[in-house]
Amino acid sequence: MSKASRVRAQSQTFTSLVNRSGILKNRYGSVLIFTHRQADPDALCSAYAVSQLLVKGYEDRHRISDVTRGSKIITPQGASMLGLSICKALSIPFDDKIDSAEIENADLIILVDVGDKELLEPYLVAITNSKAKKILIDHHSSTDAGTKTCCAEEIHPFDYIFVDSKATSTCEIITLGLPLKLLDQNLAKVLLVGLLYDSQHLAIATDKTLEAALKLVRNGARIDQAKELLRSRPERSEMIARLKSSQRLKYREIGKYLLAETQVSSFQAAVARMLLDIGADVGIAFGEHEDEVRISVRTTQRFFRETGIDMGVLLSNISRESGITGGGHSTAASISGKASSEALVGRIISDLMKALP
Ligand SMILES: [Mn+2]
Repeated sequence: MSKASRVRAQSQTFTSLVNRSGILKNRYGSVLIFTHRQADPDALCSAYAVSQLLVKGYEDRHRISDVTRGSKIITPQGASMLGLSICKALSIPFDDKIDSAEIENADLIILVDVGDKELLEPYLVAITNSKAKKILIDHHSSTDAGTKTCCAEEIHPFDYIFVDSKATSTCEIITLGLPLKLLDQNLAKVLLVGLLYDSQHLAIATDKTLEAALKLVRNGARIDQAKELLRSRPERSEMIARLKSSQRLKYREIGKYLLAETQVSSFQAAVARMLLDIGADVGIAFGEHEDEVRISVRTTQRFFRETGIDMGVLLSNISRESGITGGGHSTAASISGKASSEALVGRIISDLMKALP
């Protein structure tokens, strides 16, 4: 049994991970927290929570305050539009670039909400080579299903892994494992934003999500304020992308479901979501950007419930076979890389049809 899978087998709760890993006890000189590329609110808020947890946990145990420990949040290739606006509103600092030498010399590396190892590019090699102690905290089904071939085995060796694909957000995992004495009002506010974002404003909440949300609200966070922060009117460029993609829209019936596909050179995720808004059960938006095909797929909860088709797993399987990047969640996933968009969309649709019950 590899070191990674041994540790994974032991890891039962996030709280026990926190205790066993000693992250709150030990003093690390340099701590780097990585998110997936184009970080979204869940990635950024959970990274921020982890950085705060390190400071507060240490202060609490050592009964000293104002310990400045060098922890840095790194978002490879930047943050999404909404991610940027959330960081501005909540004063979450992050860097989108870092020196490989700094990664290799770090003492502790925590990867949160990563999804797929490729989403750490261009820092994957440096992270793999780093001597740092490494911890993974995630809720992506692609990480879970692919743990053997995904992060765990390739970024050797992970010292601690906590992946719960039933959690609707990484913020939910962190909230439930967070000691109450470390949860102040600011941290509660931040975590609720990430939790609401990835749980689609609680639309796909489980009992655990609600339990976490309640814990945050009881500690000073407010649902209305968090929702307000997440409500951002799309930019004009996104509106135009939506309208253009509507001109090119095609649909077909697959069994009793409706599948809509369209081509658009940017904003694929927003466009795929829009396809569901106008009635599709499956929305596929594809396009080329800087020599790379990008495809976003969204399905309705009803489609997932009735068919059991997990798009995160489906796209992560295709990506592994074709040597490109892909994965995500059961109803929201994406795939990208050097490939023909026509062939890739064709493959996704044919795998989908084969998987239909
Ligand atoms: Mn997430």
